[in-house]
Order: sequence, then C-alpha cells, then structure tokens
Amino acid sequence: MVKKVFFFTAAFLVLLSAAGMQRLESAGRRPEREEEAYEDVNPQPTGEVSGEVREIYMEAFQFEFDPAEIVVYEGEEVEITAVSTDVTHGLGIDEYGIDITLEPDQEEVISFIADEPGTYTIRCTVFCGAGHGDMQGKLIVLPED
Ligand SMILES: [Cu+2]
Repeated sequence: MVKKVFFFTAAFLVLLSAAGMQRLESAGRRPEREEEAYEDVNPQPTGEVSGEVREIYMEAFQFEFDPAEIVVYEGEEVEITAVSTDVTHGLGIDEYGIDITLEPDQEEVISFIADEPGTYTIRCTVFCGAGHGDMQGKLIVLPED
C-alpha cells in the first residue's frame, strides 16, 4: 500500500515537471526565421510578368482596392492598371511618389520600379465618402533573395 502511494506520487511529480518544462520551452522560443517578418503576406506575386514588366490590374470602389494587397519583387518594373468602378478615387503610394486620380470607369496606368523592399500603404487620395479614411491597400515589395 505504501509502495503504491509512493509510485503515484512519483508519477505525478514526473508529469508536473514535464508540463513545467514544456511551458518554459515555449515561453523562451524565438522566431526561427527572418522571413517571419513577412509571414502575414501571401508570398505569391500579383499579376503577370510580360516581357520585363509585372502587370497588375486593380479596381477601386467605395471603400476598397481590389486586390487589397499586391506583392511584387524588388527591382521589378511594375505597371498597375487601375480603374474606379463607382465614384472618383485616388491611388497614392507616398514612398514611391505616386498619386493618381481615378475618374469613374477611366483606366489609368501607373508605372514604377519597386526598388526598395518593404510594406507600403496604398491609400485613396480623393475624398470619396464616409469610408474614405479607411480605404487602404498594401504594396509588398519582397526582397530578391
Ligand atoms: Cu477616397
């Protein structure tokens, strides 16, 4: 009887310390790869490459850009054909000096070289209604590896 109690106590202690070690391990774990900075990102580049140019088609409407996120590679020449399907919007990417007005149903072509990797905000630059302030998209320039 005493032996049995001892056994269960010992087993219980072993279990406890195993659980404790696991907790310590997960608390001390660090991100394993540097690419985790891009982990919320769809790594698939957007659009099609034609010749030397990555061509992307984008629609703007209250209060979104579609696609909301575009992904390109560093060094690529990017050509965005953008159109508003409702009211007048703007398409701005501050860091790339882009600010284009999109009149309804009129395609505009925006060209730039994606020379700096990073994540940039695409924002509507023309007041377009109640949700204007939240009308944003994202440009992700993936580093060349
Ligand atoms: Cu707007």
